[in-house]
Amino acid sequence: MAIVLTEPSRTFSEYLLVPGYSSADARPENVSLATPITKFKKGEEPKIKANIPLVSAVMQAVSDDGMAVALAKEGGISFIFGSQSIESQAAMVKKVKSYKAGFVPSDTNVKPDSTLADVLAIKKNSGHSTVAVTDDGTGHGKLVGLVTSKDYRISRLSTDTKVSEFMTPLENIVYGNAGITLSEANDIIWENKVNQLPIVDKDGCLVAFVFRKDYDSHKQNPNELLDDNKSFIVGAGINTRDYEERIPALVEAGVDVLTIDSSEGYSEWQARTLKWVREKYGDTVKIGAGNVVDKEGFDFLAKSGADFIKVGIGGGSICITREQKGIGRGQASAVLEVAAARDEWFEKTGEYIPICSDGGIVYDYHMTLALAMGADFIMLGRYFARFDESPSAKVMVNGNYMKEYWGEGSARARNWQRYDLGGDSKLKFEEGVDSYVPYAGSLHDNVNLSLDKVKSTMCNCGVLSIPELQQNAKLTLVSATSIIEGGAHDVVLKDNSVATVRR
Ligand code: RVP
Repeated sequence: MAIVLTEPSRTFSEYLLVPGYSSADARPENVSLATPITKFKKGEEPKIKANIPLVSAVMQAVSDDGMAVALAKEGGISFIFGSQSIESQAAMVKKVKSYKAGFVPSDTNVKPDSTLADVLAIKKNSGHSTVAVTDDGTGHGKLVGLVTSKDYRISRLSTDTKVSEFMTPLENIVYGNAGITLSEANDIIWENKVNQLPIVDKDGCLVAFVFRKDYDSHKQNPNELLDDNKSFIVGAGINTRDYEERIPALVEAGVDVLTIDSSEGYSEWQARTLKWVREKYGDTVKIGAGNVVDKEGFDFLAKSGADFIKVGIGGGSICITREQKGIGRGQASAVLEVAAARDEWFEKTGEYIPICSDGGIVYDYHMTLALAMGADFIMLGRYFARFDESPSAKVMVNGNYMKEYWGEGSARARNWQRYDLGGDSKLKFEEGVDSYVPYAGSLHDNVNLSLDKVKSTMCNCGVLSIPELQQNAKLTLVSATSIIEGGAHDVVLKDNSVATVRR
């Protein structure tokens, strides 16, 4: 006889938070959103933590090296998509790990015998105002001079004048030696009142620039997520097919944390993958697993050794798994049950295995609800796909800017490993769609606005950290009519775009 769960499977929009007592200390600037990413024993610290509870989805349209750098600057983690060759995924990881915050490789370079016309063309194309002059015209050639707009007057200088005749030569340039820290570089910039500092190696070759303007942007990112070597933390997705080749390449590239990317994680394939990782690397390689939607799934992956467990089947904005296969669970119900299983596991074993609510976040308040329901962090696809930093194209559709966003189970992504059930057959039907999402601007602005809302709600609930929110949140189900009450209603809005009238 089938088991029938009579409680409906619920989504985030079916709940609200009931405010708690807020003391005078309950102010957004006192809220910490730091959260564990990988498991830890009672009384110990997790190996990997994030400073904000947001991670970007393992998707072609979302998480490449550019997104990873932008999100790590804000304190979160990207999981670089695995539906690409091992070499190109490892190269993306390497790019993130070798990105030195504040040290910018030079992409506007000329040779001494280039002309003013060349300099003007490079500046026009790049929008940059500093051009390095190197012996071979590359960003890593021997530095011989610099050209900035102070070095020439277009009205007085013929455009065929050679760069060597008007550049500032090396002997008049302040530069730093490779190996100095960002703070040392900034000290040199301030002491010498220069706008940029070329960094050169022992052979005099250009390594990078540090710019005065970046000093301010560095200050703007107090949450940036760095490892012990001051490189950004980065994650990557893997599958249960080619892990024996893919994981060593990603580890070699310096990846900090992996996740098995699969639509359904309560499977022997995941247990085999986790076992292989433990046998080969012990606990040194951190790997999450999933996705599951109930206690049985959580317990299985916990026993199999996962470092964190992802929750959610069929709730993603581009996901049609529920329609195609009739499997899944409302995201709120799934998170609530798995969070209870995590707490029970912690009670029993003293091991805290963080859970990640994956997919289905539509409004910013859904983030707070997911955390209140017990998620330690949240994976988002649609949300990040809308920003400048996502890898997909920005296109104009009916007069509005959109970004392309497609599911990993769509024919476009062809990520059939994600839906792998073993055997040789390739998947015969799609579980995801190809779509547009409204373009929303920069990641920095949006993430900060969303998290300001999260912090503000936490203050209304009288809590200053995610664990406190998880322990003290009071949630209430909402009726269909109270949802109407929650929006603007019984007024005619002045911009006339939405007029809500009493029915
Ligand atoms: P969302 O944030 O609602 O866009 O959901 C993103 C999540 O959707 C991903 O992290 C992944 O779990 C899931 N996904 C990705 N591709 C597909 C699909 O094609 N069905 N689903």
